[in-house]
Amino acid sequence: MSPPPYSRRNKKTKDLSYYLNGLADSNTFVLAEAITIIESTREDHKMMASTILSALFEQKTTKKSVRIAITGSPGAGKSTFIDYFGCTLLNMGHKVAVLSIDPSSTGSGGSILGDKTRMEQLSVSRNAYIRPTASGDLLGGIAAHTKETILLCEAAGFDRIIIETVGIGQNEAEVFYITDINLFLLQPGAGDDLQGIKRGVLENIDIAIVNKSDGDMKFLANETARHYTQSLAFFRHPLQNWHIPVHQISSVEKSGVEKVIQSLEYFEKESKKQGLFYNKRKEQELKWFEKQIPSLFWEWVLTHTSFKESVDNLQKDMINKQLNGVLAIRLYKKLIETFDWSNSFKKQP
Ligand SMILES: Nc1nc2c(ncn2[C@@H]2O[C@H](COP(=O)(O)OP(=O)(O)O)[C@@H](O)[C@H]2O)c(=O)[nH]1
Ligand SMILES: [Mg+2]
Repeated sequence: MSPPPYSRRNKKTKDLSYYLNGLADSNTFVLAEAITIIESTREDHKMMASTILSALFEQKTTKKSVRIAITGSPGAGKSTFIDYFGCTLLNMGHKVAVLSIDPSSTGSGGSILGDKTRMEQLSVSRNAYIRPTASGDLLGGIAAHTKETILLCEAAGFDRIIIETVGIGQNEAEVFYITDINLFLLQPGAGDDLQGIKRGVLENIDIAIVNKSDGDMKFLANETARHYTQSLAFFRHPLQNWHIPVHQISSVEKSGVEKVIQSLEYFEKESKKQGLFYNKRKEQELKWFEKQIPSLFWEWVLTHTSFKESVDNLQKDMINKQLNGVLAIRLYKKLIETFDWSNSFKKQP
């Protein structure tokens, strides 16, 4: 999409109304700009990001969206599935945003290039928006900016937000702090038991999908689906009377997605009826807040240059003078207690 008519491209700083109008118009050009602002580390951008996010909070644009996580081992076919699944949602009249969490990327580029080619159909649709979100550094790991990006996409009118994770490790489990419904994709024969999957991931599965149920793999896919159905039957799901369904599909042959959509719609309806949907969102906000505190606090601490130097010196002493860990941590504790936080020199941001 091209810059909007009200774009003031030559003006160095764009004001709040530029972003709000652009988002209200579902202008993906402005959406992309806004995401860049919230990912930026520049002080003026950080301020603008807060201003935009507070303004959006007032608008309450998040109510009608559903945030869907797609997890599964690399190669399970997540991106291919999203193309198929996403296009089906588009045909149903939804607007679909896909955010791929990309640990190797600090913005654009990275492995999204590979993913975008797998989302060939979706990427050319006017009602779809695909974007990698960097997993970030200090600030809150994998989903640092993804949560904020979701809010921007929702403000731009996207009502189905799909988050693709890279794998199923401990870090990926963080995605469950920001999604409403979690789809787990596996391939035929993938791990005959559930032990390979981290507990944190397993506990959050709402719908399981055996992808690649096609060609020679069909038989194996049946076996895998049966196996998973049995194993998942032991899990107590927080949604009453919900037995995690295991669907077989083929993203290449484009068959089977209807059952996934049915489960998804039923899940959304039931969890809203039982109060789980919005309760979970509320809880997520609190958990999110708590989770961000240590890293933010540490970031602030390190702006006190002389404190940072003292910590560096402790570490040097551990290496050079063989100061042991227990002693080092006692000295560190003492340092925290005696350090003059209010008057110490702070480095300029
Ligand atoms: N036979 C078959 N291959 C698939 C299917 N879905 C994906 N693939 C292939 O699996 C490989 C990995 O797919 P990709 O979507 O990149 O997986 P991701 O790493 O989980 O995102 C690619 O070669 C796809 O063409 C499917 O339904 N059937
Ligand atoms: Mg992928």
